[in-house]
Amino acid sequence: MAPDREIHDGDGHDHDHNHAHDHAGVVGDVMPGYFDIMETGVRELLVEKQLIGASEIRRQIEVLDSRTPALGAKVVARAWVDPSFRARLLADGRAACEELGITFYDDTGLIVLENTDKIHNLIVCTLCSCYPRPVLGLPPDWYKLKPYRARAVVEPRAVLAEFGTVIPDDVEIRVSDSTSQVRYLVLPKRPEGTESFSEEQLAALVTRDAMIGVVPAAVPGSAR
Ligand SMILES: [Co+2]
Repeated sequence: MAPDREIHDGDGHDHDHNHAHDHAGVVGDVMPGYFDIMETGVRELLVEKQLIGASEIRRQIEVLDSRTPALGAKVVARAWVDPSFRARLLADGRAACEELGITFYDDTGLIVLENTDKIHNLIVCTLCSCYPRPVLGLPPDWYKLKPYRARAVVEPRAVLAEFGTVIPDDVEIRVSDSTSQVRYLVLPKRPEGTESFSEEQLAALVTRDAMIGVVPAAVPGSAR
């Protein structure tokens, strides 16, 4: 049974929602992919059955758009200054983020991976574009593209070098593959020379890419 059919039968009722109609008007000349068609189909069905309205969809898009890497940076900075928070974050990423008021609007779990002198973590979704959106917002385009998705697992050291990140040979690179249920966030190493920094100053050093693991946290005073 095709997934498409399965979802349409999910309510247990017969209906004649006809998917032969043309969605091309919404997406222009680009052929919609599997997930585009799925999204349109599910959305139309939910609105048609009055389970959700267009305004609720719009509000949810507002929630998604409100998520930026600043949230993740706040989490990382707190972990750097508060060892007990750091421990809770590594034990249960989602619960610790929720402590800071970051809501999860979906049922995804969050595993936080700590970079150390011995281990460098890199995250990827080899299948599609799973990403810790509640704490980072939308993924960068390169994260969603085949070259990164395919190469990150096969030759992470080479991929990192292309981001300007040279990992010493004695540091193990661990690549974690995200799923629809479990997302990862990298806790970068706290840069040296930041002992006197406030939490806010620390957060300013934490970039989106550092929380994906493709670069380290910025060194104070650098232009990164
Ligand atoms: Co994915």
